[in-house]
This record gives sequence, C-alpha cells and structure tokens, in this order.
Amino acid sequence: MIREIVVYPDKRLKLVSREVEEFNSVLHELLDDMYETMVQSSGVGLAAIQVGVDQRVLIINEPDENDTQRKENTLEMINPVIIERSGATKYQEGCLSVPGYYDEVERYKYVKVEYSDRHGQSHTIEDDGFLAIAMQHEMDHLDGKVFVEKLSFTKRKRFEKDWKKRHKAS
Ligand code: Y12
Ligand code: CO
Repeated sequence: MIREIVVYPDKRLKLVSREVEEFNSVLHELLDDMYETMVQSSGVGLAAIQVGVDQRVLIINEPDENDTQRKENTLEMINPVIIERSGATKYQEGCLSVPGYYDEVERYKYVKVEYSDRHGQSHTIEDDGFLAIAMQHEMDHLDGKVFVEKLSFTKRKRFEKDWKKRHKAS
C-alpha cells in the first residue's frame, strides 16, 4: 500500500524515532509499504518517519547500471548505528520530504554501520560511496533531522524564503 509522504516543515520530521523491539508482520508491512511509496515517487531512500511512523527503520535502493530499481536490491535497516566514520565529502542531495529542492551537503566519506534486518538478525555494512551518503541522510531522519538543516546560514535562509513562497502559492 502506498502511504502519504510527510512534507517539510511538518513537525513529525523533527521527532526522534523509537527503537524497533518487535520484528513482526507489522514491521514487514511497513517495510513493504515504504518500498512501494519510495519507488512510486522515484526515490532511492526513505525513513519510516517520512510516512509518519516514528520507528528506527529505513530503506535504500540504489538503481542498477540500467537505472532500474529491483526490490531484491533494497537495503532494509532497522535500528542502524554508525560504528566507524572517517573523512569528508560533499554530495548534491534531495529528499522526498522536500520535493524539488536539491543542494550540496557535507557528510562523512566512509561509514561502517551496524543494523538489524527485518527478521532481527544483525549485520554490519561499510561504504565510501553513494550508499554511505544515503545511509547518513536516512539515519539523520531517525534523529529528526532533514538535510536542509545542514545548509549554511545563508543558504538555509534563502531555502526557507523560497519554500514559503512556493507553498503559499500552491
Ligand atoms: C543521496 C542523496 C540523498 C539520498 C536520500 C534519498 N533521497 C531521495 O530518494 C530523493 C528523491 C527525490 C525524488 C524526486 O522526484 C523525481 O525526481 C521524479 C524529487 O523531485 C520532486 O519531488 C519534484 C526529489 C527527491 C540518498 C542518496
Ligand atoms: Co530525506
């Protein structure tokens, strides 16, 4: 089922999400719905709070070399924690909760993340490319942070002004 995406500046995006304790069918349905919702909106990553659920759940699906998204390539991360980080990099980011706005954000270049899958099995994953950026972006959502909060003071001011103007008109 497609769920409604929560759009900035909705207050729910500020919530610190709660740890998942039960790896049951409710969680599995949430993950499946998040995938459908993300793909329908041409997204590559989504956190549960973006569909209004304040649980530490996120998904990432990087399109393959033919620019195709396959469900089996979806990384589902429950209760993820960064256990190693290093370096710095900049990437032009976008977010389904801030549709139509993209900007460069600084992140760690390399991260190693510990997480559970939908069955509660724990894993670690490390990356220093696109996935590293996506994991950091989505994990920020679990702590109530949206990428626009990482912009410089001047860029953020301009963003807020343009966003208000755009959303007043529509
Ligand atoms: C690198 C940077 C950011 C992420 C987080 C995940 N972000 C997204 O999945 C953003 C998707 C997105 C899709 C949009 O729709 C289309 O392009 C058709 C979009 O544009 C509009 O809604 C107008 C904005 C964002 C992961 C990795
Ligand atoms: Co986002």
